[in-house]
Amino acid sequence: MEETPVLTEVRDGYRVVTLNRPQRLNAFTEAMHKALRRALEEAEIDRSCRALLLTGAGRGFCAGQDLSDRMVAPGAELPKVGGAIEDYYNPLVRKLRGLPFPVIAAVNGVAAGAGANVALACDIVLAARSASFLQAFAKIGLIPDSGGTWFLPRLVGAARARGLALLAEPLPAEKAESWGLIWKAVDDAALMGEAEKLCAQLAAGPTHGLALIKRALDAAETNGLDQQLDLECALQREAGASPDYGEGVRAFMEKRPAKFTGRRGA
Ligand code: LHQ
Repeated sequence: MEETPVLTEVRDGYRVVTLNRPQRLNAFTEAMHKALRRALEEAEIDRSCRALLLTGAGRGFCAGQDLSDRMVAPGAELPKVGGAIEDYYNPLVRKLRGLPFPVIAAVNGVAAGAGANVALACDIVLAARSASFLQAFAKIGLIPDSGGTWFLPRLVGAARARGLALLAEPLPAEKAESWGLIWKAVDDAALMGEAEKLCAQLAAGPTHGLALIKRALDAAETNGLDQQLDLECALQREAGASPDYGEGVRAFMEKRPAKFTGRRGA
């Protein structure tokens, strides 16, 4: 039977997207890339989708590129690595960063190679205590891609980024949390419940404002303070024109929970 490499579940306000090649620890094939792209694009155009949860089926989150697609006999011509990065991995990371709502990764097991960095591209990373993060690239003569060389030093600092990339040793979830690589490590049995709770909470939030927060924080990685202050001013103007800002202030003054629509202002 043909496999369904990505599963999508539509929930109230958010979608759960599951990488589904458990027998290969959800390693990426071209078919899985295409299915994931479609799932993300469908979520993006669905106005009722205000958060997304990305996870893996079975005991792994994602083992990066499926290397069985890449094996060649000694001396034979190697498949072009750059093409896969241009066509699939880079667009995937850009799409995840640019989605106009929060993306949560529920890392249920090992996240290796591009699988680790796809998780790090998500806005909030929760991981099962038994999960680990492995920059496996150096073991096969490659460099951390899918944003790895950008995310790692920013999240954990230069010394730890170098250690992780050069030594290619697995980093257990709890250590990943204490190093600041991820938001939180939780008990294995609690992972999906916690991730769903977080997703539902974010999906009920001021979605357009949350999208502007993502934009501001991404821009801050390269902006100087002056530029960032100008950007904050522009984005705050936009946030302040949204109906959710009005509702947030009214709810505060009336001492009741806010009922956000997620809409942008006129
Ligand atoms: C796999 C894989 C896998 C195929 C486990 N492929 N089968 C971009 C552009 C173009 C080209 C190259 O790459 C890239 C980006 C990248 O992502 S490069 C990095 C690719 N990934 C890796 O190097 C990780 C390879 N996997 C591992 O090191 C281990 O499997 C980890 C540490 C993830 C898990 O170890 P274990 O828990 O001991 O599981 P296992 O190794 O026994 O794996 C279970 C099965 O999954 C096994 O198959 P089998 O038939 O023996 O049960 C593995 O062969 C298969 N599998 N990763 N990437």
